[in-house]
Amino acid sequence: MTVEKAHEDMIERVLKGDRRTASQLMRIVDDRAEGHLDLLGALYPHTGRAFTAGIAGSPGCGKSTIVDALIGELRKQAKTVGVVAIDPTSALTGGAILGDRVRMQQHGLDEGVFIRSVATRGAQGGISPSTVDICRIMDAMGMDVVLVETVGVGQDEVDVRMAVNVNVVVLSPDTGDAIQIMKAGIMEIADVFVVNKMDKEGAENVFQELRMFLTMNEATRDTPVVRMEARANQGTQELLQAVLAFREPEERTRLRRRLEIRKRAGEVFTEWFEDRFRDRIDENIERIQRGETTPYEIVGAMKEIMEGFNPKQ
Ligand SMILES: Nc1nc2c(ncn2[C@@H]2O[C@H](COP(=O)(O)OP(=O)(O)OP(=O)(O)O)[C@@H](O)[C@H]2O)c(=O)[nH]1
Ligand SMILES: [Mg+2]
Repeated sequence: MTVEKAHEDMIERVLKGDRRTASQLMRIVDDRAEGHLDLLGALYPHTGRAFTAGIAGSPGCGKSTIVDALIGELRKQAKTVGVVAIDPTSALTGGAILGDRVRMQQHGLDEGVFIRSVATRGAQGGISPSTVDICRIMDAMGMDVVLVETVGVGQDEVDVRMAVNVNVVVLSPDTGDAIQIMKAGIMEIADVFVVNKMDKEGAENVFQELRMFLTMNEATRDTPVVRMEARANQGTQELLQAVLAFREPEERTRLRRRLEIRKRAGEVFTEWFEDRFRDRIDENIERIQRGETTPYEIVGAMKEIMEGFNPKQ
């Protein structure tokens, strides 16, 4: 079978919702393996249908428990659900741990649920470039809703925010989150807040404090705050309602799409560039180390080659 035919078959099976093939494709994409750009290119026209939500919050605040509860609720409505759990600790080992999957395993055998963990990549942290691709594969498979679980509320989550339709930030009384979030000016990032672990002491205080801060600012005045006790499946319906009712401002949708396309174009270009010039860079490494030239000179020379290149010819 030719490579083209194999790719075509693969895409066809993914579009039919074949889980094994989807996993295979996700692995190819996660590894940035040969041909992954062609595969993603072929898939691209079949995406954009799923509703995507980010679930962010400090370690242990209850994100996986909430995701689990949401899956249950969505399945009651006969909606299919994809979950991408981003696992920052695995940056150390290079592979995603199974904790989340085990926790969510009550849905593991359900054909309408597809769960995948991805590792964050190295020092850059945040979502690995393939996270958005994996969401897109789930979208193409026909998942109605895709949930992305990420740790922490910070710079990383800004990236996630740009990739999803609605961003949920979870707080719990365990951590001093509420204050930190207000200090860091993260208030505007959340479209929906959850105060989880309402069974615990101090939870109502966190809720009241948060409400008070949100009302002080015009931009955040109407942000819904949902009280939850996720472990007891309390507040799940309210959360789902708030999530599905959220209407992303048109301006943001446009900005999000533009940034995503730009970023994607940049990635595709960088990969091409590295492929094309890797040898040339390698050839010069020793010369650079000997002090005979600099990386800037080498890239300068490449730029000249690039600028002389006319794609229309
Ligand atoms: N008391 C109480 N505990 C909860 C509640 N929801 C979750 N937990 C517990 O909090 C702990 C962490 O829950 P997870 O859902 O794993 O939290 P997480 O945010 O996904 O954690 P990481 O993925 O490790 O960042 C578990 O022991 C849960 O059982 C709740 O409503 N009340
Ligand atoms: Mg988790």
